[in-house]
Amino acid sequence: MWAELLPVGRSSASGGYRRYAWTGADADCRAWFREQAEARGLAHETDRNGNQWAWLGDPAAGNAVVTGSHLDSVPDGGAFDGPLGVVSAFAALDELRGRGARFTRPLGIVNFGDEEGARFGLACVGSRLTAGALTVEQAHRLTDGDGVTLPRAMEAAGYDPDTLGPDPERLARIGAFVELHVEQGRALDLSGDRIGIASAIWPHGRWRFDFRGEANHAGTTRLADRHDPMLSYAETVLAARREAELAGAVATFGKIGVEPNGVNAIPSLVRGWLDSRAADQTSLDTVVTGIEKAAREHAAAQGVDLDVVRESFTPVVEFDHALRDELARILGTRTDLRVPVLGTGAGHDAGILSDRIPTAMLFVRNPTGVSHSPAEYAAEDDCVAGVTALADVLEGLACT
Ligand code: HGY
Ligand code: MN
Ligand code: MN
Repeated sequence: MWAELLPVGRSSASGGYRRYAWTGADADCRAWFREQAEARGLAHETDRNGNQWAWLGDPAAGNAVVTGSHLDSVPDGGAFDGPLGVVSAFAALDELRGRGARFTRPLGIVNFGDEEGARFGLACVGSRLTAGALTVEQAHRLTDGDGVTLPRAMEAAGYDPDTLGPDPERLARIGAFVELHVEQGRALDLSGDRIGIASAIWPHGRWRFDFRGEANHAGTTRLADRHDPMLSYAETVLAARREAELAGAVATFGKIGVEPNGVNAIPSLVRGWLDSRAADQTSLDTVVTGIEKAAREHAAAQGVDLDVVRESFTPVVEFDHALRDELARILGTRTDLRVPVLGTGAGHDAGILSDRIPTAMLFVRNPTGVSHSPAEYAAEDDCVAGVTALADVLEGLACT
């Protein structure tokens, strides 16, 4: 399974993945998911928001146990972020069938669409729409860097955007969602453990800073006469690092747009995207407020205009305590595993759904902690341990 998925959407230039929502690579991932489902005799469906489901048993019976993750990637992302959870879901089912497990609850395997928000800028579009955390109007306004809206992109991929919307009936049939994911940090590497259970997700968001200055000639414009938005942007990036350090948080400017983007032209516009996350809401607010204050002061001093727009936000997630503790109880019976409980700064579909249904996460050790990079890696024996742990959890939750 892993080998079949590995080449899909991989850039030969970077070795990273470019599996963006509603593109050809996304379609290839979706075809792979459907093949895996049908090869196992599972009922495959794509829901109104473009999420894919594979069912063992009839979901209408309710109280289903669902596992899975996402297949889309960030630009030049790694092979594990998302796909490890989907491949492990199918492999865990294979393992349970090998054990002769008898399911007493419906089992679902899910591929949530557009989790990374790489194309349209908003994370977890498929799960947010399903949970009613994103309105249809907001979704229809999402636009990519080429000006293509989400509805047009869906149509080009052969999907009807008019079906988008909340799906309370579907969520009402799910009793528990467990997402396995490669750890995006080094906690398990540092503790020497293969598997972890998630406790919480830090509040985090994305803000777009638009610095509008005055286009001019790079060679003939006196420094004193410039209104250079790049200068204000640079100062803001440095302020972001200062504010994050002060608050024990993180802040990243990883994406930038420059107009007209000419070597010998002072820009008219510099657009920078801030990703900031902190252990609690107060710290996050302090960081973002501090960054915006510094940006506005510098922009004003340079005669540069600034607009700041919050494009994506996820409040702190506390995973369901009963489900978290049930996973710990089930895995606690394993004498060969110690399974610590740990928080994360990475967002996930399990986080988006957590205020609608009980959700939990299993993390698989990432020996370098590197993620959102072609260098992302997890050792095969740790991945196999993840499959076994997921199988144990699914057996404990859904089988006699
Ligand atoms: O950005 C995140 O935290 C996740 O990888 N979507
Ligand atoms: Mn990710
Ligand atoms: Mn992910």
